Amino acid sequence: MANSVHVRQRRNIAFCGHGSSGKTTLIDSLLINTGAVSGHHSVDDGTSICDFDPEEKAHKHTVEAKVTHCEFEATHFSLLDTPGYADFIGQTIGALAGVDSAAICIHAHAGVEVNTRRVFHAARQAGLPTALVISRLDGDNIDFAALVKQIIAAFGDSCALLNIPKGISESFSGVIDMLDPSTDTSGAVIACDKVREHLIETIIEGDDAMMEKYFEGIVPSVEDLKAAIPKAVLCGQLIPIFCTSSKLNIGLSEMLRGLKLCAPSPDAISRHGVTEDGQEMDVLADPDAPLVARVFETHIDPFVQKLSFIRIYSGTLSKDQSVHVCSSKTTIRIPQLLEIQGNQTAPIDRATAGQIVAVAKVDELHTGTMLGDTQLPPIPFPRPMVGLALSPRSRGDENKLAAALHKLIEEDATLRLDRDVQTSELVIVGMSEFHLKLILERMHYRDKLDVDTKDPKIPLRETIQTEAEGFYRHKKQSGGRGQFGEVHIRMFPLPLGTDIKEFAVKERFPNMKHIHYDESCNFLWVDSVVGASIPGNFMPAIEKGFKERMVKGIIAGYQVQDVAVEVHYGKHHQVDSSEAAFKIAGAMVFRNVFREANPCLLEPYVRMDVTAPEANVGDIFSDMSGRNGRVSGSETIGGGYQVVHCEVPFREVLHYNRTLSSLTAGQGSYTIELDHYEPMPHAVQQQYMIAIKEQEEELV
Ligand SMILES: Nc1nc2c(ncn2[C@@H]2O[C@H](COP(=O)(O)OP(=O)(O)O)[C@@H](O)[C@H]2O)c(=O)[nH]1
Ligand SMILES: [Mg+2]
Repeated sequence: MANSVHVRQRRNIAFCGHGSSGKTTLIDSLLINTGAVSGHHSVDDGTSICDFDPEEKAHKHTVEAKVTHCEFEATHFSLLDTPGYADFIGQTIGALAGVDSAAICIHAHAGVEVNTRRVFHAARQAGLPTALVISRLDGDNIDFAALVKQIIAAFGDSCALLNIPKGISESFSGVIDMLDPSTDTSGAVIACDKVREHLIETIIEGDDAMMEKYFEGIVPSVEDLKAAIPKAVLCGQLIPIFCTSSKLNIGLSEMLRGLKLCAPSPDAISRHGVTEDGQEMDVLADPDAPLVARVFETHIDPFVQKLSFIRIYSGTLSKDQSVHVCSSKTTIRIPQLLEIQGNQTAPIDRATAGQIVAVAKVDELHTGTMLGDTQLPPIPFPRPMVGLALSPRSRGDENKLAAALHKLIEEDATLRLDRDVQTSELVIVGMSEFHLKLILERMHYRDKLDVDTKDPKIPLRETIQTEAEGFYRHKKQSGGRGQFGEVHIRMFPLPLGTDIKEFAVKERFPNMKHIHYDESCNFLWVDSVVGASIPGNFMPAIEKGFKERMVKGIIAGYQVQDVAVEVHYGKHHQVDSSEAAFKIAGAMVFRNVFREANPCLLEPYVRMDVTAPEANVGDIFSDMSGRNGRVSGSETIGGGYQVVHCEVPFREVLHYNRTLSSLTAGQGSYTIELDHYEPMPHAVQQQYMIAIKEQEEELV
């Protein structure tokens, strides 16, 4: 059926939410109920359609987004399962780029959790309408009225129940439709009238004519309400809530029917693109329009088959078609098209606007790659900050490690690979320690490769605090042609943010001839050599000497920044002077004068936003002050949570997730990003300099 489906009959929905809210079980049940798959499937015994990776089975948690599909009442549903760990939010953000709406699962007992909020905001950011699915209603200790209150406090008044449970926990026996006033409401767990009133008002809020009639006492018909729902959901005025239990198979077909009504078809979502020649355009889900498609997810299976998941927003894609790749401005051939059901693939000949397909083993495709000649805004993957330095446990596995890491990064847009400039170690940077732990597990399972890990070096910097001056004469006379170069300099601190025009004034540099400014390390170089004591053609070599020395560092092996140097005098020799000789003289005089200018280490400060239950905020404040952090404020975000904004030395929060987890019983989360550099406290600085000295001595 998939190919002959009209775009209006398609619903592409990502199921998102906190871990263990029952997303995977729900999708497994929907696939079984609709006959899309046969047999028994459960996350609990490792037979799930969606959780098929070894790490997923081991942890009983989804770690990669999965694509499945089913047919229900003449509608083709593509259902994407996503991980519940906040650490894997990148997978959810990728999946959201492939769909037209999000269904957010909320565990009936646990309520709104950290990742429930996170995915709600991610769906908003992706411009997608949302529905909420209350799951696990057969479980114990459920206060349904309190749960609904909490949901509205967290996500607003637009949230309205489309159905409510008949009985709860072990007596949960069905759902009661709130649209139809003729439905039998016996066994309802909350007062139906209020719920129905709120639902109707939310649906018709944007329709003045209906609203007017309603206040005159004329209640809209079920048909009128159904007709108004899609628009209300699309503009965010209505966030429908469905009640379910996958275990008891209650509420699932009602939910699918509800999603058929509420979730937009691909042609209802407008996406804004820019063509290669700079023209802005609306991308419409029209099979006859030019192709606009994007890789939103990449998987690599144990047999190193790379699968690129593609969403077609507009146009048609056929097997063997040649398509234009936007970013690389090349043309590639699509060797085959695959329809995906969990880890099963089936070949198809063509796919049209609104469809999700996969392509295997095409090197040119990466997550984010746009096909066609129109670009959509990039997928907003977060920037990772938590690093681990890696080395293979067995010698000789370096190449294997590089290949394995390449695959991991290809699959996960929230992973980055760095190389520590000083130690040359490979550093993998991810969202959290837990994220990196699971990534290394995947490498263990898939590539049979184990690594040793340690904290990477914190990227410190070196600078000076006072002015100093001096000279260096480089002179060598050992057979053949000699080497000679003499350079005299003055060195000044150049605090970040200094106005270079105000700094480089005649009073300070009366003989100034040229200046060069390097923004990347805030380095100013002034040439005020009088006469021809150093011929002009040697000046670039001297600057090169300075720069090389700055990269290597002088007191502890870190990049130098925030320095100004004036070269004001020198000596040369008609025969023996050379660029090489002046470069050495430049490097040496820089090192010597830097040491005299009261050098110090600068350390990175990060800006953090810590989200935590209100009750834990006091503990977070005092923990932060113990880490020399500065709290700049906090704000209440509803649902009993606050966000604390602070600035703190990066070295103090390398393992902050452990602390936060124990302070908040796992309910906290945080974001972290580089803010600025500050001088390190003297005592801490000494430790770093001693450590470097010891390392250097070991190397000798
Ligand atoms: N009692 C009950 N348990 C459920 C239900 N749905 C899921 N579970 C269980 O909850 C656990 C987590 O489910 P899973 O689908 O992996 O949640 P996910 O992390 O959101 O994908 C598993 O042990 C499931 O068997 C439900 O409706 N009722
Ligand atoms: Mg799951």
